[in-house]
Amino acid sequence: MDWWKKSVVYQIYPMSFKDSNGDGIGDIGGIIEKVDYLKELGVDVIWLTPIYESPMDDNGYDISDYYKINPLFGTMEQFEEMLDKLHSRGIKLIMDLVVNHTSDEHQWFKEARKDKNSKYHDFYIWKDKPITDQQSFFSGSVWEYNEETDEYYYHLFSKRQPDLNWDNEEVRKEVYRLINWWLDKGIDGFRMDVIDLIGKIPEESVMFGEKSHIYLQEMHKACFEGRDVFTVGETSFATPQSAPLYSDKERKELTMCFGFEHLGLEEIKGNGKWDLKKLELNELKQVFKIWQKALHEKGWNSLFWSNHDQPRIVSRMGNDTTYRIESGKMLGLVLHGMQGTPYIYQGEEIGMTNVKFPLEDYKDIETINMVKEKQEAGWSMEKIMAGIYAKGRDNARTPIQWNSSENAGFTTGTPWIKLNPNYTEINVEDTLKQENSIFNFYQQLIKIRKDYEIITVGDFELLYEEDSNIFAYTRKSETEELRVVANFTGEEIECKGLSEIATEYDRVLLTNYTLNRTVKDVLRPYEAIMFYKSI
Ligand code: TEU
Ligand code: CA
Repeated sequence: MDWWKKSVVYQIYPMSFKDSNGDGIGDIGGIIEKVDYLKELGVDVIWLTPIYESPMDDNGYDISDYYKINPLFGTMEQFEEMLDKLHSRGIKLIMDLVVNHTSDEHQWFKEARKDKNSKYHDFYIWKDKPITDQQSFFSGSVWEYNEETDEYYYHLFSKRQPDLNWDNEEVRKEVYRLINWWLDKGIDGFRMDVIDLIGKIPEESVMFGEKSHIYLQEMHKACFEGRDVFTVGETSFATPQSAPLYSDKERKELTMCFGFEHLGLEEIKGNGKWDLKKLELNELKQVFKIWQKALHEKGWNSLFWSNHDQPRIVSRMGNDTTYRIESGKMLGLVLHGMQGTPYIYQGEEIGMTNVKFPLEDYKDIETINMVKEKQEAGWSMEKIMAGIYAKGRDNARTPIQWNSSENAGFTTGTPWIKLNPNYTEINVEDTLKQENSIFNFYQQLIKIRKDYEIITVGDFELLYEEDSNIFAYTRKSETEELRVVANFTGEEIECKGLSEIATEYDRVLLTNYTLNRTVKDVLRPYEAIMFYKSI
């Protein structure tokens, strides 16, 4: 069995994880301090978001030197110490590969923008004028004027993140060289930032092109063939049809990819992430059903609710007040019971919540640019702030709440971004003292994945399809059966047949209420139960 099929990945966004030198920014030293915490949780792999040299215009997703560690995070020696310590605890490390674009401070771009005849000019995408009216993800045109050469360069993200020209073989060779350099240092793979965009066709404003598969197969041959590593593509445009193409082992592209369809249901189609719509549970259930079936025995899925770009899941789809613990566990159980490799985002394991800052306290370039764009579009500040509170990326970037002391034990300095003031009630130290914490529940979810084959190999059938309160499904194999039943609401609801089901199964593997409940045909608020039987 491929090791990554039973693994659980923990994502660290280092600048918000733990500061070890008092400058208010999380760093590698802080991660080294917390390796035993990660071991206690039981995770198998760490996905570390970028720590390479960067001007931090997009918090490190704008790389100026792929071979150097950003001094803000530490030194190469500290990186090697961290890698050794993780490996000594049996934990693997995957790094974040950001090669759809570089920083505008990368040497390649500095040369390219100075001289049309530079060998690096064709590393990027240049036109004499803005040939399309395409908008970037971070507001404004994708075409930015460059005075030195009197032409425009293409950027899908900020204007300080010029897109690389993947049609240029020299670019691809340089990327494969840096990948191999890091793999030779002993890392265990990569998460690949917006990797489906490397096949873009700027002339047609096409962001995802079939070339992505060709380049990924070429990359696999040049870098991953014969190595026991795993790669996960951030493929924002992946569909249930294309995801198997990325993760089908025969095609030798990626190990798995992130699909985002389940996290795009609270927006009005085509209006972007900020124009809010209420989540319909039955839409969410259908998306999971389609993805589970599309990848079953045809590829491999990733399972995630949160990351550094997404709001905190307990606030987004659970209840971050009265039922924070119950709903945090329910969301974990529903996700981890499915087929795929689960990803836990830092803080999710203690039920960290969204935040509401005054506008001036937000740091994320996407948010800052959006305010200007939406004001110009005539949005009220109330609607803008509602969008930021619900979907802003800084919701996921407030510092990890380690304890209830000043700055939650994250830093002895001034944090680069304000903490969520609820750290006095929600923090690791207090959570570890609680019997029935979300942390303890996630420990059990991670352990169950190791102990019960059914979670890795079972098929998926959705139950209660029309019931807009219940998310329930079965997983079946020749020898075992699992049934997950969850109440996605904060009310006690009827669940027809539940008491009968309880007699059909050998036992309850996990539930977020006391185990010895008298099973009736009702589910308590956010109640979730995982039934198990061997056949
Ligand atoms: O995110 C790509 C991406 O799809 C984002 O535009 C995402 O849709 C948006 O942030 C949701 O609000 C990756 C990284 O995860 C993100 O942090 C970077 O800002 C972006 O690429 C550019 O590198
Ligand atoms: Ca620091």
